Amino acid sequence: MDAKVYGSPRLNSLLASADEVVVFTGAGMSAESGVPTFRGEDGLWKKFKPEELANFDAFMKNPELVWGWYRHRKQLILSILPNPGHKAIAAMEKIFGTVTVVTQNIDNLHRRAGSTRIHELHGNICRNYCVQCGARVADEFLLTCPTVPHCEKCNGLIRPDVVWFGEFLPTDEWDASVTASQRAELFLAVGTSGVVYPAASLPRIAKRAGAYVVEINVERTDLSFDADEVILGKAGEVLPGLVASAANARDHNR
Ligand code: BJW
Ligand code: ZN
Repeated sequence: MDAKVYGSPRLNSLLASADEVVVFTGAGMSAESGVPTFRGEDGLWKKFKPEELANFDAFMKNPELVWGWYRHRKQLILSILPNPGHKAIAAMEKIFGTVTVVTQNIDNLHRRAGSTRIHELHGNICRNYCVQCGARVADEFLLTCPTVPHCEKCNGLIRPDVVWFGEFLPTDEWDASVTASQRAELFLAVGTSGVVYPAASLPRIAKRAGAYVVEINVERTDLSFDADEVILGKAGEVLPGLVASAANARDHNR
């Protein structure tokens, strides 16, 4: 198969030879599956700034509003599928030695696409827990619950297991993401605006440790300046092209 060639000779050489790859993803990764992004024209939070809704105080003040929004997104996510970009990342595992997906997305689409080494920095919308006793609560119960869900054990409020502003990222996931970024030879930053920290510091951590950092986005972002290379295009179109190039190059090298 003839692969479309993207990027520089350096990128093509890494596609042919790199062993350790990190793919760092944001909301743009899932846009072509039908999940709205957070910021910009099609932003999910046009009416609210992310910082206003995705925080614990907003949840305690108006749990109906926050739960209405999460219930809508839980249902949306059940009705959509991984796109060609997610599938290309999963296929990378057959080509490169180690492929680590570090995602800010909570939508489970990397797992559904078949990726096996995934670090979810901002949690997972399919999980929930009680803010009072920590009990885990299955989605099946919440999706049929018309109002704000409460814990069957202690009557505390149930919340989605996601990371809101002002909350710490899960330590294991963060530490593993830093380690993978420091080991990476090739680091792909896909579909993220790069404005939310500490996640947005990973491309720089990777670069400082020697990785070649490639940004894939439909527009330039806060990460573009530090990236070694920026590929402007949709994740679902660019990633399958890169994977085909890598597969071709490795076939030729054999
Ligand atoms: C495409 C495309 C296509 C579209 N193909 N591309 C001042 C300075 C620095 C930091 C801070 C500060 N003040 C406060 C902070 C800390 C704060 C922060 O970073 N704030 C900034 C906004 C200023 N961070 C935190 O609070 C974090 N915790 C923390 O720091 O802990 C330490 C601490 C603890 C206690 C006290 C103080 C400190 C936690 C951050 C949690 C973020 N949570 C959310 C919600 C998750 C749950 C949910 O989804 O409901 O995570 S917010 C939201 O933003 C979500 C995302 O993961 C995250 C990042 O967004 P992302 O993915 O980049 O999406 P977009 O929409 O911004 O961009 C999409 C991109 O795709 C665009 O570029 C498009 O062009 C592109 N695109 N289609 C390719 N087809
Ligand atoms: Zn409880």
